[in-house]
Amino acid sequence: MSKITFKQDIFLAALTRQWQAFGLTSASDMTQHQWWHAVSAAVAEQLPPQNDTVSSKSKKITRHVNYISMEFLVGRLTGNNLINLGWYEKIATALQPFDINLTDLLEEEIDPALGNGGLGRLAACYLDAMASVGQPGIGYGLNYQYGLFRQRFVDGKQKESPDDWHRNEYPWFRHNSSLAVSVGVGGKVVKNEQGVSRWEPEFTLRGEAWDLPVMGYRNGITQPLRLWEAMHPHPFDLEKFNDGEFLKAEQQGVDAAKLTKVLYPNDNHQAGKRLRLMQQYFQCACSVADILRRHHFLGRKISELPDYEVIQLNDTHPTIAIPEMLRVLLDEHQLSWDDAWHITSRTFAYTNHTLMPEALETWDERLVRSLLPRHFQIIKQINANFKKRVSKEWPGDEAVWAKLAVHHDKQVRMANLCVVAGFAVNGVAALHSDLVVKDLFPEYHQLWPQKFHNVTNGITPRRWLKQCNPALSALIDERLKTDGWVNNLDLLKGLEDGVKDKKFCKQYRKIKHDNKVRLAEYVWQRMGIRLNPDAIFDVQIKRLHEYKRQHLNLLHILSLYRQIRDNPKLDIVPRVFLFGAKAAPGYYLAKNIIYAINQVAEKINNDPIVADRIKVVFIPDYCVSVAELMIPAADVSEQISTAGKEASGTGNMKLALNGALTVGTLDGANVEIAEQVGEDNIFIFGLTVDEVKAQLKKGYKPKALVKKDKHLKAILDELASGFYANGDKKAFDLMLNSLLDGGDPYLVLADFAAYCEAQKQVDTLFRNTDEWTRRTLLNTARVGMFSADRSIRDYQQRIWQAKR
Ligand code: 26W
Repeated sequence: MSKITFKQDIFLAALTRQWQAFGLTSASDMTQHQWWHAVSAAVAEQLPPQNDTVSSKSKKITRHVNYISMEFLVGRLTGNNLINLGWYEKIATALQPFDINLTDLLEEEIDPALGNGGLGRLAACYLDAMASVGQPGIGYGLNYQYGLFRQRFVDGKQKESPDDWHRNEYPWFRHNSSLAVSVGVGGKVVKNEQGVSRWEPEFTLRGEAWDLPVMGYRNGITQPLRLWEAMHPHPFDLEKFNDGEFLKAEQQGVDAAKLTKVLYPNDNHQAGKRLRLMQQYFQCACSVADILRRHHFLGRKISELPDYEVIQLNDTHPTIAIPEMLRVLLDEHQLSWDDAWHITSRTFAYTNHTLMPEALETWDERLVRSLLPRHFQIIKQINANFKKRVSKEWPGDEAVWAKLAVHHDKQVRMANLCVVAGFAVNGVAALHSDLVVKDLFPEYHQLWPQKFHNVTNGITPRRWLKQCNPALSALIDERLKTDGWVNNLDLLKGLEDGVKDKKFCKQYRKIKHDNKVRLAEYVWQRMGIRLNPDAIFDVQIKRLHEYKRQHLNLLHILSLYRQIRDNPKLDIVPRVFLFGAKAAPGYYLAKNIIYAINQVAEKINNDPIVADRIKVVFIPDYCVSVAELMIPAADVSEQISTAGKEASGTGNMKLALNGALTVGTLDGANVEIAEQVGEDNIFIFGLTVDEVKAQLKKGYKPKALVKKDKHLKAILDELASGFYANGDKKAFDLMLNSLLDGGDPYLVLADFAAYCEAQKQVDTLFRNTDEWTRRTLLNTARVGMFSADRSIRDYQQRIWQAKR
């Protein structure tokens, strides 16, 4: 496909219509926010229809990918779309006569924060990469009225408020009313005379399709991200209204308006809430109906579904799509079980993003039965059929069955359902995929070794370098004499010999410095804290979770603070510790860690003895846009999870690409980053997966460890003394209890000494400016494999387009 050409006169005419629609008399009457809206809408208007029914022209069938995810953390779209279209400069120029600065304007956009963290952002990167590499695909999600909550700190404590992102006025949406879907809920299953089961739902909801455009990088491709909004059926049907039909749904316990109101602010913890299961089903029913609509529209036979379509489940959250597909094939298409199963089990693939037991979804059978009685029957049938297979392999082994069953102990286990009914299962980094096989699903692997794959995560270079770091992008273009790296990130290898070029290294270093100044300005404006851009900018940005160990970082900060107080002349490189993280509102321990960091920050930042050698800054309301500011400014990337716990991480890739050196454990994708950049160019520390297991097995005793380490003991005692909390000795009890009496389940204290040692090496290396620059540049040059384009090609080769 060819590029979409920008036509200035059409754009300006569209702009005029915008201010007219605002009821104004001239463009100059628009507020800055109206300008952002008008420019975005005027661009959106010029996009061609998002054709989701194009079939591949090549002889070989390319399966179309349906990426179903409860979360899409797309970030601001206007700037990204302009970059991918190649229109950024043109629009900037077109706005000059109005005295409007495009870069400033883009700041007006509220982030569509329709995700919690890594899994949601990954989904957004993958849509960008699919469109950019020409993999036909669509994203299916929910159009939440409120995104992830907004975070503020009040006296150091996290406070949440609703994140109203004004979806109703979002200029990038296209509403396609002809795609609306009817979704049933509740009710009972009846059998007709032929003994065929039919579900008679108690009430129905309507799913409205809202499409966001996903543009490939300068290739003219636009594919939809289709977000479903729940509505009451026919709200304006007066007859039904009078019948009381309109209110029926609500009376029966499902309020459509509530269904797509909020995104559950949890990651790695499943709550078992009825509304969440409803959301999952609603999303899946709409998406399955839409996939089949498209399939029929293209004149294909139902039996050909797996030849043309693949449904990729982003974690287990959309698993209910599997029984939904079976239900439609059995009850609506009247297929036999075997035919329906044959189609379904060759269509679904599942990506696992976590091994944490508390994140693996299970649903109470009563809940499933009451909301989805027909699906529950189907699940039981899957379970019964699978039991035969298991008994053949492990005759009489009840323990194995108890582990592998899809329905057991009155629970429906979604991960098991995915493995049994899907044709592929993948982990998200080499180490993680290994653990998926060895620790999570060994028996399944024994049954179906060919189902299991690794696809190491990736990030889109469009947003995470070109957009967020324009100065570095321009320097790379100049050095490589091409901007081809934007969709061929391996070309960055060509930067390696730049390490010998003094002038180039100086330019590279200056860009980092300028980015630090830009971030410092933001922190000054928002928080009133002055940062020294010559200090090390040490960054930890990710959801707040014990396994990610923000408190290990905190203990190191406290260690430095003690050392300074013990020796006021202590010579350390000034360092700014920057955090960005939201804690799930009900995760009190995580919130306690935030509070502890903020209280320590308050103390250290205002203690004259520190003399600016350490600054601690917790930037509130971390989101994609804040990440875009922090990542280009980072010198050090904190990737310090307990080995075996972080499935992959993707911030680690973004930070390395932008020239930060990683301090990390051998966990998730850190392992592969270390392989790529070379062990001299990364600070690896701490226990390995096997060592973690061994420690826990032999009986890890954190208290005994503390007893032996006076320095560590002093730090922990001081935390418990009220020193950082105006005398409140209990202020950090949750955190401290977990570390001590709670047995330190994430081995924070066990890794403390090694972590401090790694940080010392960081300090030493940073003093050698040339060497530091050399290593950071090698990081940028060597992380090309973490492009999402490569991940998408891996998915194509190993899963989506693999020979069947
Ligand atoms: C049921 C509640 C819930 C919600 C979200 C459970 C689990 C999740 C996700 C698995 C959380 C998540 O974002 N996981 C992250 O996925 C990234 C993309 O693969 C990985 O890079 C991170 O390591 C993983 O934590």
